[in-house]
Amino acid sequence: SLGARINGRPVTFWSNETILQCARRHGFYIPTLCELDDIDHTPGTCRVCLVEAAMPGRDNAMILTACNTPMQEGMEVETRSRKVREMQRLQVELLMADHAHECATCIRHGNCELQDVAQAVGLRQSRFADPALIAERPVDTSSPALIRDMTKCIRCQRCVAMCRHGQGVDALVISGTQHGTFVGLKDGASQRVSSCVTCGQCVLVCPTGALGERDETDKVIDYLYDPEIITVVEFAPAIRVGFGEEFGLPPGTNVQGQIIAACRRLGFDVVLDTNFAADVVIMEEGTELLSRLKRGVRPTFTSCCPGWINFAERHYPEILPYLSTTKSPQQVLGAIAKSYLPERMGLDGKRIRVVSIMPCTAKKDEIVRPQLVHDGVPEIDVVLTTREFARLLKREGIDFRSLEPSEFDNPFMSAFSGAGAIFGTTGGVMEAALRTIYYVVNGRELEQVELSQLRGFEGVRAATVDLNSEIGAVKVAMAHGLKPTRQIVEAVLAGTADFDFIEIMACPGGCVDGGGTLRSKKHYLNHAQKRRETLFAIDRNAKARQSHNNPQVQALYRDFLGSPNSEKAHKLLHTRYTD
Ligand code: HC0
Ligand code: SF4
Repeated sequence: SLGARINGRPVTFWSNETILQCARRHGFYIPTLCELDDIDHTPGTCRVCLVEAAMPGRDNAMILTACNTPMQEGMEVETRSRKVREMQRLQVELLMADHAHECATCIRHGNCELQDVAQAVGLRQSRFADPALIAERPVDTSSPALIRDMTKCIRCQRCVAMCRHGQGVDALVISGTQHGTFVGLKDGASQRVSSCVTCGQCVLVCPTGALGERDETDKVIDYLYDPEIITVVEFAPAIRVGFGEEFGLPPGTNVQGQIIAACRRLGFDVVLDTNFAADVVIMEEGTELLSRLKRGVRPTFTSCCPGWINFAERHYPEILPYLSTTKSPQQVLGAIAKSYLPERMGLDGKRIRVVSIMPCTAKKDEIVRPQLVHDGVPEIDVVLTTREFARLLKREGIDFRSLEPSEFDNPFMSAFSGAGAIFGTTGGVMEAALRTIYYVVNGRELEQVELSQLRGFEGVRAATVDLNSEIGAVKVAMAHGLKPTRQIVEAVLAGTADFDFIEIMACPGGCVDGGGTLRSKKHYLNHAQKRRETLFAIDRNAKARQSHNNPQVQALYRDFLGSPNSEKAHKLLHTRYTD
């Protein structure tokens, strides 16, 4: 390592280490905005990380951006001089000049990185704010899932980097010049008709309120206070392990009981679990897979992730025949809640509205798919992301931390197996399916229920599972994140991939890190591991670990559907795609 000085103190640095990296490693603070270490993004566009640097033998120090300037032997860096502080403050003031000043009403209120940096540099007034500069900027409300408000874009380009390099979708591009510059959609006038798949990963890295989900908390409040409406709520496998963080609980804390209590306090009439529907999906998808294997049709792709469905439809329509026709657990729950539940509970199905709490933005797209709306009645009426659910509790004055945990009490649609629980993490759907498929072909349980080969964080993982029957070994794979997904889809289309069953999750890590999860400032995915560990623990401690051993699932087939893939099951629980 080499030598230099920061604020007069000797420091060592590695070759190619930037001033920012070196300063951080030695405990010197430099405010930053556009930089995001987690995705290796240092474009130097915001210019907030200014420092003064002088080289030996040079009289004039230069003002440089610390994030993309390498340290040099003998360099003397000042991070806190008056000049540096004034320059940093001026930089933020300039950023505020063409930023809509609507902090009190912004979707990012209380969690905004631009506000943080304005405080960090001590900005107390914004002399250049000029509404005319943003008058022409688009606010794109065309998507059911995402809102893009370019009056709040600071051109950090994190979203562009995420979509291009992280997800490999490449839907975004910097357009316009000077003050007219903002992030646009590459190949479409609006989100609705672009190549964007509404995975929401760009939302997770946006530092301001420029990107966000469509807020539908009002619609839910309307339902809750309408005496004519029977309100049903379901929440996803991953919600219970990620939601506590919003309220200061350690990452990965299982807050299922408090969520049930919160739903009751909000006034929901019936509280159900998406995990129950995940078990039903395994019965349908497992049966479908076996019949395809027997017919020699391979591979079969899972179809529960709506970001993946959007990606397949918009980017690789020729892959659609390989997708399982089974609906996602969210939709399966909605379909049964509007048919089986009223029959069992003696309710008027027409008065039921189903609200779904999901760690996902693409789920908002899914519920309005024409295939999933029947005679104008959707299977699911509203999706709230994790972020909106937190907002709903605040709007209704509910103090989450003070709630006593409660239990599910619906006797028809709330029990779940360990298999249903692990849907929320990548590889989980595959593990869950294999437990049931093994039982169906062998008439006894698979002994080694945990598939450790599928439990890593690499983009693509594969395993071979011996079914001990005439079917023999099945080759399975899982991919998470759309970049690895593209690889595996292209290999299948080229005939170079040898798999029977492939699980795809559009978000890196699966639903535990979905595009609708809580946003952490200055981080991308930092709690995935803890959240998934808790899902695995829920599985280990479950009474039944296989979907077919869920007594409520057995009752559903006995009393209502007949057998998996029956005609009735097909009509209610299977769908088709759009090419
Ligand atoms: Fe998921 Fe799902 S597991 S997509 O990741 O399959 O969002 O958590 O709810 O539907 O169950 C999300 C999570 C779900 C669905 C389930 C699946
Ligand atoms: Fe790209 Fe996903 Fe954002 Fe769409 S939602 S722009 S696909 S990162």
